Amino acid sequence: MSVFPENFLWGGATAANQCEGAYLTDGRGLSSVDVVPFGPDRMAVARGQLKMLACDAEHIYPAHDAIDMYCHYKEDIAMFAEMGFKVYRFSISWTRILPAGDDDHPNEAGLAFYESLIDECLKYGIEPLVTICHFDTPIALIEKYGGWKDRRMIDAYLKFCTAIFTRYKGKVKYWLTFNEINMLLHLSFMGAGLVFEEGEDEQEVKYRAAHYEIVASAKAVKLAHEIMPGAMVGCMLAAGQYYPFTCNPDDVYTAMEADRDNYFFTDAQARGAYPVWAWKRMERAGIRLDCTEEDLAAMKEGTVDFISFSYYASRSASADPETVAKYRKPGNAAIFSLLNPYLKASEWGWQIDPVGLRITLNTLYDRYQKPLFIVENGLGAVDKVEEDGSIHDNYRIDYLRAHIEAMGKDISEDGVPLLGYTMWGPINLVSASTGEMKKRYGFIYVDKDNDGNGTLERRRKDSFYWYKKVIATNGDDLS
Ligand code: BGP
Repeated sequence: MSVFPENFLWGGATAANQCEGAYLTDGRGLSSVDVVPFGPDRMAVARGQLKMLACDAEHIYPAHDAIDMYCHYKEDIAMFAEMGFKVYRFSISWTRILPAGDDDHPNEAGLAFYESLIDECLKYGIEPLVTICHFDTPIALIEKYGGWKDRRMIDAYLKFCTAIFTRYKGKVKYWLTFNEINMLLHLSFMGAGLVFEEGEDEQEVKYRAAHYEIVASAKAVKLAHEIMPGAMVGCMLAAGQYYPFTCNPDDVYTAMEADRDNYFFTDAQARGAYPVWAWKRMERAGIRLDCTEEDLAAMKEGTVDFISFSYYASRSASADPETVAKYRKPGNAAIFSLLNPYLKASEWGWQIDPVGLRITLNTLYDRYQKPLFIVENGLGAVDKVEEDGSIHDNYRIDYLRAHIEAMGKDISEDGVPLLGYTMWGPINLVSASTGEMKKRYGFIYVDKDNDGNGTLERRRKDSFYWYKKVIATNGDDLS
């Protein structure tokens, strides 16, 4: 007997910029992710430390072509349906709908594209789950306003929401306002179109932008409910509990503070107000939030219906500088963490911790008592295509099995209401952090390499058949 509810939403998740390609087709405008290059400059641009608002000839921009899902979506959704997907999470590219970011009239070609994609899902009984904004700020608005540095972004975002809510009402029930909203504190250009100028108080700029996104999110929730009664709108957090590196109370305190960087967002979106510690923190840091009475009222009125999150790894923190120096995760990690000596890691150094998923689920439910949705989880790995074309990705199956098992325990032993699970990247796509194709998550292999070579042919990996069985048995058979 399966421990998963009968209507549990099994599926996969993608983002427009990481799979569609066709970056200027049918009137689409340039967006932040289009100018984030592959190679050594990527992180500096993604963090907002290196200004790049246009493309140049020296760099490669993986989002321009990606896996050309813009032309292959029917084939790809048919393969998702073959696996038995109940839900498909994708994002709508803002500049396909409003090429300048705040146009008075939406671009019909963009609206029609997503309508056809949604219809294709519905044809197979797949529930569409739409991320309104997934690392996506129109370049025109970055030039005009400095991205989310400016409050006028709220109205532009609501224009975008109005266009898509009005068009897709009756077809799309589940919506997410911003992908991994807390990532704007780390990858500020990707998350909010921020580029830091000389002498600017970066912390203040980030928190102001965070506040505008939080208000925009709350207003979008309200608007969605008005235009589409019955719609379910969620927030989306890059989750992963911070563990204290030791039981030294100072480490425990440091880990609690690190978690608060994330709760700042979900507390506001789920409870409709900033917690008192957040105000105190900002006061101590000298951060002046541009927050009006109207903003506070909007936040109260626009609390989310459910909490969604991505989970790849847990994190750990210490108060001791020597420990930090010794265990700090090497490389250009997007989020600070120490290496946990009890855990193994992926080839990209992401530590694998299924128990951490259970801890994260419990903690979020204890805190908010709202339904949860895991909208990203998966393993980025190098896949080898055998001579006969098969791909034996047991490592991926092992990772997913362990996390699904943890999820099952959460439901059966802890009683957490979980709406569904969309693993990240059911089809190989461009990596957000590195821009690589080589870092593959999918059940479906796409013939394309880091340099852009390949036929784009799609192939089923062993995990494809495994996930199909998992869904067919509603999570009962994970063998
Ligand atoms: C999340 C993003 C996704 C996705 C995923 C995997 O942060 O929401 O867009 O890419 O992480 O990360 P990566 O592609 O860097 O391996």
